[in-house]
Amino acid sequence: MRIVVLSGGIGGAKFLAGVRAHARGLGAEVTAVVNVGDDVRMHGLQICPDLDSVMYTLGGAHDPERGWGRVGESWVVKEELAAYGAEPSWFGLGDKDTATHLVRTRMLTAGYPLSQVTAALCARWQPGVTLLPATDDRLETHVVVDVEGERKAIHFQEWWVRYRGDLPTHRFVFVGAEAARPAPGVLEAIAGADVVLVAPSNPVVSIAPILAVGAIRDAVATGPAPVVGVSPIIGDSPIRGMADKCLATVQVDVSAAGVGGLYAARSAGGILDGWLVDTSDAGVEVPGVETRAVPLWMTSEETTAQMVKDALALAGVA
Ligand code: GDP
Ligand code: FO1
Ligand code: CA
Repeated sequence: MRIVVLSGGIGGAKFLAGVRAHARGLGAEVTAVVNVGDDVRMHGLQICPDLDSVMYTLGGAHDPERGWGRVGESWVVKEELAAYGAEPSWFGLGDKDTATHLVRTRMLTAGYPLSQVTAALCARWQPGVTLLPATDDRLETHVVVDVEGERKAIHFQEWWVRYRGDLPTHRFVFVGAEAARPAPGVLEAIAGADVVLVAPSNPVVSIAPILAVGAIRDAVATGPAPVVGVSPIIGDSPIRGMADKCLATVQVDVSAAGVGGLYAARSAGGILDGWLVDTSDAGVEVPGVETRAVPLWMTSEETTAQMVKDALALAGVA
């Protein structure tokens, strides 16, 4: 069996650990198509937060408390940059993480596309799934906000890390998405998949930038494989992160029904055939989409693997 997962960072990474665990038992192959909208160049280094969250988590090297970056991290580079007054001082680069960014940036500068750079980095971490950036082209999420009396677009990282999303926020713009082409292997993976899963990732700033690449959205929406999404919202809680602020900006209810409606049925121009919600949200309806309620707290790899089993059953491929 071939499983494709659309994924953001921390939530997607946790989900993928469960997908990998369940896939092992099935002898299934897993391909993760990962958001690059969070990517940013800081201090001359190319940083890919979602790809790195997935790579480090599946490589067993992530910091489970912080969520992003490496476990056992030290911060000498950050302190030394601050001592120079090098901006941006609000963004922290860990020492171990910096080595990843140095290798990545060096390869990108030498002309390798991000997909090949990611494969090279994964040779060390052995994530057990194929990690593909959604695109090798520039695609960055910017946020239109009011700041210091001015309306302007700032990078997503500045919005989140510097301001904690706490600014009047008008919209998200996926800069470069219109011209962006899917990275090599993405369309082939979706066309050859037995099932496409949408991880319980942030729908607005993790999944939407992937789908903003028109050819990826078309492949998911019109492809042969059933598509099942997993709700990132349980009750009215975003659990962790910024999903509540993002959903409010796009005027979608912070609920399993709200996010299901945002993705919408394939039969209605959306991307879903099935929508997995938490047991506490049983009864949620999304027109044209088959919903099922199961426990959705990713408290361990085993509980997450059970969620994946339930998602495959809903897709009819179990
Ligand atoms: P990011 O890119 O690092 O922000 O991570 P993602 O976009 O992949 O995932 C973040 C989302 O994961 C959060 O907004 C939560 O809604 C969701 N999430 C985190 N933990 C859980 C969980 O245990 N269960 C479910 N269903 N969703 C979760
Ligand atoms: N998040 C923070 O809250 N503060 C930081 O200084 C920070 C640095 C950072 C460096 C590399 C990296 O891969 C991620 C980093 N993050 C940091 C997390 C990141 O801002 C976001 O949580 C994700 O982009 C959302 O997916
Ligand atoms: Ca993200």
